Order: sequence, then C-alpha cells, then structure tokens
Amino acid sequence: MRHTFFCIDGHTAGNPVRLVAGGAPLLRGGDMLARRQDFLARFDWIRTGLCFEPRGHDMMSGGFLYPPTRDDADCGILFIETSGCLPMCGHGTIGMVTFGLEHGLITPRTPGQLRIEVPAGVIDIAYAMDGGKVRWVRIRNVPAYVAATGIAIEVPGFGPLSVDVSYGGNYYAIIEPQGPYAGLDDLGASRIVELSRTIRDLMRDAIEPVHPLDDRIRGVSHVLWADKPKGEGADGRNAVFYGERAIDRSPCGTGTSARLAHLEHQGRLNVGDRFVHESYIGSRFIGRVEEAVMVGDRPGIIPSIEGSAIATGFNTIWIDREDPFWAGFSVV
Ligand code: PYC
Repeated sequence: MRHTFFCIDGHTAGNPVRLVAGGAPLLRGGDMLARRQDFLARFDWIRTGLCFEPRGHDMMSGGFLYPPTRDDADCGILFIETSGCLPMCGHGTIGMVTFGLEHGLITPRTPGQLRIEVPAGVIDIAYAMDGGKVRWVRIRNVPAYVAATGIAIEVPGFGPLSVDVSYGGNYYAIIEPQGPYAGLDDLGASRIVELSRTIRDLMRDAIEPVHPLDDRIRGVSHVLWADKPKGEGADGRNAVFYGERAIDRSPCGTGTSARLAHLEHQGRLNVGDRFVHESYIGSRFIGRVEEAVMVGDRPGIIPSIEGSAIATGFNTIWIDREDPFWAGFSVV
C-alpha cells in the first residue's frame, strides 16, 4: 500500500520546515494536545517516515495544518520532528505560516493577523506580505517561565556544570559559559552534539519539569548552549540540540522564548526589551519580552519571536509498505 504526502519544503533561518499540505490523517481529540496524543498513538509512522532517513534527515522538522478546535482560532498546527511531536515549534510555525499563506492554505480573517492553536496553547501571529511573499512572521508565543536553576551535573570527560531549566513551549536545559564550557566556537558542532545527548540524559535523571497548567507537557527535550553574540547588532548566540544529532540551524523559536524568560528571571532583560538572537550558523530571530505573567504559581513572561522563511519547492513523498524502510530509520 502506498501513502502519498504532498509537501512544501523550505527553511526558516536555515532550519528545515516540511509543511505536509496533503495526506494528513484525521485525528480525534478536543484540543491540539489531545490530537497530538492520538497522532502519536496511531500515526507516528507518518512522522518517522517523513522525518527520518531516507526521506528526511537528523534536523527534519515540519507539521500539518488542521482546522482549529476553537472558534477564536484560524487554524491548528501539529508539529512533527525527529524527536517527536513538539508542544510548540517556533521556526516550524514561521515556516508553515509563510508557506500556508503564500500557497492559499491559510485564509486569515484579518489580513496580517492569525490566531493559531498549537498543542502548547494558543499563539497570535502578525505577518507582512508583499508581492505574494511573506516577508516576516512574528509569534506572540505561549507563556515562558524558568522551571529550575542551578542543577549540578558532572559530565563525564567534560566536567561539572550548573544548568538551568526554562520553558518556552518546550523545556530547555540552558548552559551558560562556565568552567569547562568556554563558548560555542571552542566546542565545535560535533562535540556539542556528543555532549548534549549525555547532558540531556543527566538532566532527565535529575529533574522532570511539569507544566504548572497542563501535566501532559513535561520533561527536558532540548539543550541550549548560550553564548555571547558574534555578529554586529546581535545580543546573544546559541546552539540548540534536539533529537539525537541535530543542532538547530535557526536561533530556535521556543529556545529563544525560554532564553528570554531566563534572562528576565536573572534581571538581565525587562518587559519591552528586544533581544536579537543568533543561531549557530549566524541566522537571526528578533525576540522581545512582551509582558510579565503568571504561569500557574510561577512568574513568567509572554515572549515574541520574529523571523522569516523561504520555500524551496514542492515535494511529493511516498511511503510504500513494500519499502523495507517505509517507517524511516535513524543511525545514532
Ligand atoms: O524553533 O522552536 C523551535 C524549534 C524547536 C526545535 C527546533 N526548532
């Protein structure tokens, strides 16, 4: 049996986005988080087939557009990625909104604005369109907050680290320069990947953060290595590790959100401040601390992130059950 998926492929600030425009399964569930659980239980082979080799690669990421479950939203997004179905993905949203608008898959009620339901909650979008192209997308993200600070771990072959945990739509282990970590360029990409996998395991042994308002969102999934900026006009740089071997090529939308909450918590940013975040490859998002809020009983912020995406082409992908690798594979 052959399943066909019509995709628009592209990237946001260098990180891949595969918008699956045709072939999405019908899902059960009263909100996008429940639909995500249903997708994972019954259709995860679509994610692994489209994201893993031989149809994808370590960084592959994307999602599906769905009708919303709420009257006040324009559409819903279900994210797929090599690491699973994220509650929220910033670079993915910027890409899918861009491709969806450019190809008539999303029709806003008010031009320039969208309200989108994602598994982590509801996000508001502002965008600018010109000559049929979306020039930028700004996401007013779900609330971000710091879940834990100063978790002490001993990384074999590296040394002791003090790690903070912050939520920006996913839970991030955040490592600032300290002791054995002198900065991103000192480590290099392959060492970042190698160390991050161990650090994520150590953090998972040390702590399981649970979202104060929805216990279905839990656990450290990403590692963010923070660093000073490299390019002119930037305020910070990062490398975000996800999946088993990926460094985000974009500055990472949920990672930037988590970092904004982290810097605000440390008193290094205030409400209204802008923070230009550089990725490992030098691409940029503009972050902003929009508002102070409570996340349950925890102080947090509403972050926004702005960036742009480029479509690179249409891609009709088959998953054929006669293919020995129909559900994809990953070499770790
Ligand atoms: O942009 O939020 C993001 C993201 C998460 C994982 C990769 N990118």
